[in-house]
Amino acid sequence: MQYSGYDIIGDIHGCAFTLEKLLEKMDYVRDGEVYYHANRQAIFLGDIVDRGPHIREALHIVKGMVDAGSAQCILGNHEYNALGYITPTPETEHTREVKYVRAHNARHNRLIAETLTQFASYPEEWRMFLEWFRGLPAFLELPGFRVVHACWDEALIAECKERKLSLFYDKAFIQQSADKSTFEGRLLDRLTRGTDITLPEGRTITSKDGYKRRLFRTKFWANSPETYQDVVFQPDPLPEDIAQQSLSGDEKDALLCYGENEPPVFVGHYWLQGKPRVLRPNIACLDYSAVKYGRLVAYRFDGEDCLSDKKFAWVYVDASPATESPPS
Ligand SMILES: [Mn+2]
Repeated sequence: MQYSGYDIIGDIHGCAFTLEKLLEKMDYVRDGEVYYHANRQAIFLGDIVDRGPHIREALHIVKGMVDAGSAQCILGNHEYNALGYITPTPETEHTREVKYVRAHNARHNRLIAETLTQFASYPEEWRMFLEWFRGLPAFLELPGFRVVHACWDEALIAECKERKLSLFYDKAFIQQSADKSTFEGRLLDRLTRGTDITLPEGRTITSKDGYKRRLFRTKFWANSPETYQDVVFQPDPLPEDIAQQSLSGDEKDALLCYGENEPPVFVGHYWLQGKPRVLRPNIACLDYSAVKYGRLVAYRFDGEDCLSDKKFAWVYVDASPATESPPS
């Protein structure tokens, strides 16, 4: 089927009712269980799971559309996390104290808790969705545009194509990915989590949700940056003295710079706030913090080389009990 355009949709994180409103606003119609558009296709940027009140429902909508051909979906770090969470490390797999590729520590347990709770009575369904995650592409190149959850890393993607990998994250792949020096580890970590810089010795940032971080997220498109402020890309600001610090040569070398003449690329992941706008004429982020009562955002792409602020569509997430409030 030839589509006249694509509607690229940001991180849902269990806001299924808001997703339905967004699809309806963009003239998708429901046929039985499946939403479709007469001449457009939806592209989901990953992070369907975790945090929000209707994770199971969101997965059914997205997978239903993908199965029917009315959407495509890529892997987010939260789907990758879920696979790591169920995969034993090779060293401990056959011992009494099994450890997992994604450790079952307090922070990771808390992040996946909503998903596990909501699937507690549907273990078969959860297993089915986990198997589905294994085949989600980590990136897509479509006519005139690209999508990836967090970061377009040309070298890694070229390596992927060279190996002619049709990516499938089976147990061995996920186990390999625990080591960030392997291809598997670099690919999944970089494409779904993006780039970051470690803070100076002894310094941390406490984010709004209470996590202490020793890293901050960075842009993959910074042009000749000089200071940390030039590359930071996350909701929590850097302390002033750190923001003004100069990047070292090694830090500069490690940064990526997505070219201004590359095709438009769409990402999610970064918890933006406020009114959606393009980051650069060929880069747009569609994560506007839906699950923190922000907006669920789409970009309605029609093949343009130069992205426009006018082409975003969104729905505010409503906190009333009938909509996206967590079940009490
Ligand atoms: Mn993410």
